[in-house]
Amino acid sequence: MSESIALFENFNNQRWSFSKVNHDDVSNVAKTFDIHPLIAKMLIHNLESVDIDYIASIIKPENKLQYELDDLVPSEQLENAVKRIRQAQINSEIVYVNGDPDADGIGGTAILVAGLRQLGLETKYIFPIRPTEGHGLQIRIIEAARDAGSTLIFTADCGTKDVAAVEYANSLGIDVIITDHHILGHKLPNALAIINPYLNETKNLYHDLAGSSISFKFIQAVFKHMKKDFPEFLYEFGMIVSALGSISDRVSLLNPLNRLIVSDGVKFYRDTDREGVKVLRKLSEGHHLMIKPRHLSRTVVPRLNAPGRIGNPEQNIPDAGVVVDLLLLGRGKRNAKKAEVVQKIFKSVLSIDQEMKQESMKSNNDAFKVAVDVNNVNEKRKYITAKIQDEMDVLVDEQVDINSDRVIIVEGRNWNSGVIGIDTDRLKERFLRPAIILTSQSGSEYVRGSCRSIPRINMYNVIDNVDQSYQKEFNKPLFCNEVESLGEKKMVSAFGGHAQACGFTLHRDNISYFKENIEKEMLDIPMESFEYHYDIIDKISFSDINLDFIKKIDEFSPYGQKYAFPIFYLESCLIRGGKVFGNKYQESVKNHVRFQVENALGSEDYSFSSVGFNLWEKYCFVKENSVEDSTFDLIFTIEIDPKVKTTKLKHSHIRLNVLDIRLRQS
Ligand SMILES: [Mn+2]
Repeated sequence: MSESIALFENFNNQRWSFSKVNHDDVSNVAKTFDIHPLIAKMLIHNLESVDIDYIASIIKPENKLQYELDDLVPSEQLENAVKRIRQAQINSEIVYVNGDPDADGIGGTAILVAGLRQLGLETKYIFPIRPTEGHGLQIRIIEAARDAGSTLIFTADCGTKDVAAVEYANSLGIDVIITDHHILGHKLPNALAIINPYLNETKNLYHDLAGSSISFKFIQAVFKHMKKDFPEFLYEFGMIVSALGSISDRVSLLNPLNRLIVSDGVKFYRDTDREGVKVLRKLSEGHHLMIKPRHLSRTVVPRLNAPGRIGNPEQNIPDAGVVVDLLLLGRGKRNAKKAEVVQKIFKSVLSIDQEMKQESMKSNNDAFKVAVDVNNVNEKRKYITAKIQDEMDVLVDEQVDINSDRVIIVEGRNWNSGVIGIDTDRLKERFLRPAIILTSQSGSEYVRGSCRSIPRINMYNVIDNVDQSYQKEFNKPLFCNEVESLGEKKMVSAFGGHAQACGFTLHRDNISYFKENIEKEMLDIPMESFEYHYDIIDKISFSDINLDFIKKIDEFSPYGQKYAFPIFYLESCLIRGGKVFGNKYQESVKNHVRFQVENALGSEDYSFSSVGFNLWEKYCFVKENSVEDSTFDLIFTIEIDPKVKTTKLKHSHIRLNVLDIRLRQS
């Protein structure tokens, strides 16, 4: 116990890890690619390699990777799917898509729908109501398909673990084709085909793809198999939605195919004439002309996610389907005309207020109506999240020992389970260790859980271990959910996700079992794994921080998961004018800080405006321990202030995004 206290107390679990790179290797890479040594160092660090060919293959992947589809899944899976699609064409069947209601699942759904419609199939899509149903293939959706006379359902970004639901579909004579990228369960569902690259046991190109990319590759493979040319518009569309899904799901950008999808997909997103995407772009990016892939996780992605998180058709809140409606709007005169109206109305919307809930927005323009809904729902989501966090502070105080708990577990009541993922993420960021939020819904005996983890801890495995020991002891799964259909109760399994983000449902009687055993499992994890490492490329000087350098960094984008945007280190700075701020919905919770960074050494007159997200507590901590003329060491990323609206950049537009501060030990 004393060891953990020492680690978590006073931010002691934060480590600054400096990249250790051989000087000769740096100069070799710098010379070969004709780049700044700091950029060479970043490439060696991110790629963990000094092999010139390998580095070249990642930073400039071959475009032909986009058309190689051979090892996507074992061939019989694809053949089964293609055969079944042919049969559906012949019989003029109606098919359904059951997607996951997040940006990735929306992307997968959109490309499946567009692709299947292109193949002549009447295709409908329905999403789970996330606040009440969660994720995965739903009994309700299977029944809706049956009622419509459909005998074929596709999943997008879900389904891999839905053994019981697939069994139920089969019992109604409905075939299921799963397209998904989630980790395989201990038992596979009895689906007609499972398009999940993890069926290939040897790791290949497709193993770290987003769910949307899997659906896209699947549609591409179906066309190839049927010897049909893949239409260009479908390629562009698939790239756009897969890029958005990939950014949202934070897939590895060390995978060359993911790099192509993200960089080309974002270009298509920026340049496309598709009317729906244009509207979405305008609502999400504003006038930001230089939008980079790494920005999209804060702009369009939350807007795509919002309806799915809180959408509930039963309460007249549009769900993820509204985003698919929007995305599917293509080009053409009719749509172009709509877009003109959209633009005019949108400008007036901006001037009215951020609050766009007014019903005065009644317009008979489809694209506009849809777009306003997406944005409204996003605003509403932000508000709900803020309210939870206010309550959260109280609960954290009551339920968590910040100095010693290895995992933050907070239990709350009647929160919208669609948004708890965001709050779990914030808890993780704030306390720099794994976090779990459990939330119960009134009228239900089941509790939903959301988990987020730090880089070195695989919480999926931890939670799976708890499930396995429960199954051994009680001969039934710990994670399950009861759904009612036609007065009959059905148990479906309810645990899935990834190493750093997963979700589950369990009966409230099992909460104490769950907590005890999670905590027990956490004790097996070595303390070093709890250290929160900032991987720093190198020390930088004030004079190196300039527009030209930012441009050079951008040349090697896209940045994201596993291919991190570089973190640099400045020594002996003065920090001045710290001002706390939060988002406009959170009056009581303010975590961020704005301040000015100045050079304490030499006569150079360098000063940068800086921002520290979630850094207010740490800022206060170091300030409290400092004296009048103390200097500080900082680690940060360099960016252009996102509020800048011009393409004519100036030095003063540079902003430091500070990640951590230390009092300089003199
Ligand atoms: Mn996904």
